[in-house]
Amino acid sequence: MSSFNDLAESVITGNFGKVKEITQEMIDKGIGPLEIINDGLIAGMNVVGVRFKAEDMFVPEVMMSAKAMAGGMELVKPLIADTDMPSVGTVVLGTVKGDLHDIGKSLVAMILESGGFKVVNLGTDIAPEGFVKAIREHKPQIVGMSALLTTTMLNMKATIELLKEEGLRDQVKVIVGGAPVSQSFADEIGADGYGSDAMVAKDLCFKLVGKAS
Ligand code: B1M
Repeated sequence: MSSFNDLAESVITGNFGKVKEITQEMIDKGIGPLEIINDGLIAGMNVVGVRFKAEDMFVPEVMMSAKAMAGGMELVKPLIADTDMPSVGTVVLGTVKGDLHDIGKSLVAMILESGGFKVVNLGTDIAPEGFVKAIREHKPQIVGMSALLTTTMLNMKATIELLKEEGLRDQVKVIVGGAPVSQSFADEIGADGYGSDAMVAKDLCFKLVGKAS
């Protein structure tokens, strides 16, 4: 019988097949889905977070770990009633208008989900109106915008301006990230935070919802 340690280790090594196999084995043995998530899947992802910060792991490996974890989550999620699923908060996430870069944002989405956030991933090329619509529909605590082009990062400002016009700015925290974005740019456009990478974004989101990561 595999242990939680084996499951965590398979997440850390990004072994999608093994994560699914162990998760299914645990479900079949009657182990509770929340235990599988917390003691196996999230435990593994937490180690990935620490190693990524220490530059012992790099983006492709982190993505493999996140994908492996998602494979396990897919199996356990249907076993959990919505109300039992611990949710730290909701984040609406998108790449801004005119920008088709998806990889970094998807990594941020996976890492936030692995930390317990519900993520509404809007995709790429999202106009300010798209963020407004999603805020009204999903009522998130946090809106995250990603941009990879020096031209499109200006649409982050346009989105924040529209949030103000629509009376939504005070209802959400806004975080921004992406290669050309910086803390000073975030300050300049009036965002609440800047994430230099996916792990920093996760810590920032925890801070913004007032919870410990
Ligand atoms: Co494009 N591209 N690209 N591209 N592309 C860059 C960004 C570029 C730097 C390459 C270069 O010239 N050296 C350059 C931008 C120059 C600039 O503006 N200064 C560029 C260009 C010019 C273009 C096109 C205009 C090329 C053309 O057509 N002439 C075009 C634009 C298309 C468009 O968007 N409208 C284009 C197209 C593409 C592809 C479609 C081919 C492809 C994207 C595929 C996809 O995403 N599905 C692509 C790629 C892959 C890149 C590079 C090579 C890699 C980007 C990437 O995925 N990095 C990139 C060069 C580079 O960055 N080295 C480049 C890996 C990813 C994990 O990192 O996205 O930075 P990153 O995300 C990080 C952090 O930034 C942070 O966390 C992530 C990981 O920890 N982060 C956040 C990101 N979002 C965050 C949000 C947060 C918090 C943190 O909170 C909400």
